[in-house]
Parts: sequence; C-alpha cells; structure tokens
Amino acid sequence: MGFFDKLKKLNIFANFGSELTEDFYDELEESLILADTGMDTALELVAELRRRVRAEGIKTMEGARECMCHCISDLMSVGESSLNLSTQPSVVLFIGVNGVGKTTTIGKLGSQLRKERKKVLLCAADTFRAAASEQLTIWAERAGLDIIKQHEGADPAAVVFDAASAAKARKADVVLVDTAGRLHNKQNLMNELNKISRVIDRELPGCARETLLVLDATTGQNGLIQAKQFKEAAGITGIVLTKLDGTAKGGIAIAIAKELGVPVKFAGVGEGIEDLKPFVPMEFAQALI
Ligand SMILES: Nc1nc2c(ncn2[C@@H]2O[C@H](COP(=O)(O)OP(=O)(O)O)[C@@H](O)[C@H]2O)c(=O)[nH]1
Ligand SMILES: [Mg+2]
Repeated sequence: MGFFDKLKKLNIFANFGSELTEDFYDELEESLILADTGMDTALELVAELRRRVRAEGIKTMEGARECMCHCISDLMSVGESSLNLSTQPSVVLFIGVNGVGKTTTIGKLGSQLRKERKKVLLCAADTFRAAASEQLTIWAERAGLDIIKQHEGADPAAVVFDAASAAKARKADVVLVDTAGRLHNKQNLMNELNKISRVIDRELPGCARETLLVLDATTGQNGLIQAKQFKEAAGITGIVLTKLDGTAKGGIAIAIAKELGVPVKFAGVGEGIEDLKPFVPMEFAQALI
C-alpha cells in the first residue's frame, strides 16, 4: 500500500468515459474545487492541462491523467523539499495554531531521524499548558529521545536557550522545537518568534534552521488563510500538512504550495509514529487523481 492511499481520490478520470470533451474539462474543474484546491488553482490547472493536451497531442483519458499529474507536480515544486540539517546541531521550529498536529509531527519526525542514527533533542517550548510538555514527554519516551522542558508558564525563549546549551553539550544533531499555538495576533507571534530566533542566533550562530508551519488539511481553505497570516509574521521555510488520511480536501496541498510559494515538506496521514513522510509532489498527484 502506498503512503497516500489513505487520500480520497478524484474519480473523474476513472468515471468520465474516454472522450476529452468540454464537459470533461468542466467536471474536472468542479471536482478540483470540491477537493479544495480553490477556484484560482483549479482554473489554472485545467487551463494548463488543455494547453498540454493540445501541444502534446494527447488523445486518451489515461494520457490526460498522467499529464494532469505532471501539471500538479510542476505547480507544487516551489522550492527545496528536503530539510536542511547541514550543521550540528540544526534547529527545526514547529509553528501553527492549536490542534493542527505540531507535537505529534515532532514525535514522528524525531523517531524517524533517530532511526537514521541522528541524535535528536526535543524542546518543549509550548509552555502555555502543562499538558503540552507532558504530551511531548510521552512522545520522547515512545521514540527514545531526550527532551528539554521547564515548568508551565516558563518563557519559551528560556526553554530554547536550555535546549541550545544542551545540544552543544551533548553534541546533538537536530533540535526539534515545539511552540504554542496560542498566539492571539500577528504582533504577539512575531515577538515570540523573534525572541526565540535571537536566542538561537546567539547560542548557535550559523546553525541550519528551518521553520515549519504545520497545517491541518481537513480545515481546507481556512488553513490557507491561516498559512498566509503565519507567512507574514514568520519566515516559513516549509509546510507540514497533517491529517491527509481520509480527507476529501487533499487539493488544499496544491493551493498552499501555489499561493504561498512555500514547499510542502512533510505529510501526515495518521496518528501513529510511522504516519509521516517526506512530501513528493508527483507521488501525491498520482494518489489524488
Ligand atoms: N488522523 C490524523 N490525526 C492526526 C495527525 N496528526 C496529528 N493528529 C491528531 O491531531 C490531534 C492534535 O495533535 P497535536 O499534535 O496535539 O497538535 P498541536 O496542538 O498542534 O500540538 C491529536 O489527536 C493527534 O493525534 C494526522 O496526520 N492524522
Ligand atoms: Mg502541541
């Protein structure tokens, strides 16, 4: 079973018949919109498909399907898809609103990096609720990872400071930082992230750094609005799209890459430790349509 098999497919290529008629293009556009690609992205994809079908003399439905996969993959390839973990240590910051899957993603990724023999340190900088660091602690135990935490209500930047010091002392390869989703407004978010950023600059100068925005695919177009707000407030280097299992809104992945110009780097398809994978646009497109 492929990783994206839990994704709900667009059935149009299988069900429409064999002729590439006007009706086909109309229905394709509609089913893309239903899959939450958004109107603009749906129009652009269908226009691009028409263009390539004409230019390449494609006659069959299967040919059109394959061509559409390339259209989607090309539209989504907007930047480096792998994580930059080139320094020791490297730092990956996870941001996003409550409930999207930040803590779960950190547990899954930490476990996978450990299997690649990397020394991973988790940093519980979501200090807003005690439950948040407890949840990360459970993941640390499950994945066999070290964790740095403080008491509830502690300054997140202070926890990052501790984690940076520990990373140096223990020669960690990667520090995964969990942050709070409760950041009422953009100013608040920016201040918090800038403060964390300054601590990292000072303690780990020149380290490779990623800021991943975690988004819940089931929130569809709302997720995209969220993403735009986060992008304005923070320098996002990649997206983690969670809960792609069973959602009919998988098309949102295309809209996010296109509208934000930020690559989707990981996909989550379940709550288990194995349910996270590097995002490959072509593989995703093949599963979606
Ligand atoms: N089905 C599914 N559930 C997920 C996925 N990722 C996270 N979750 C669930 O979403 C809920 C919120 O996750 P959590 O990591 O606590 O979110 P956070 O508030 O951003 O840290 C939990 O119940 C997770 O098990 C995913 O890829 N698929
Ligand atoms: Mg959390």
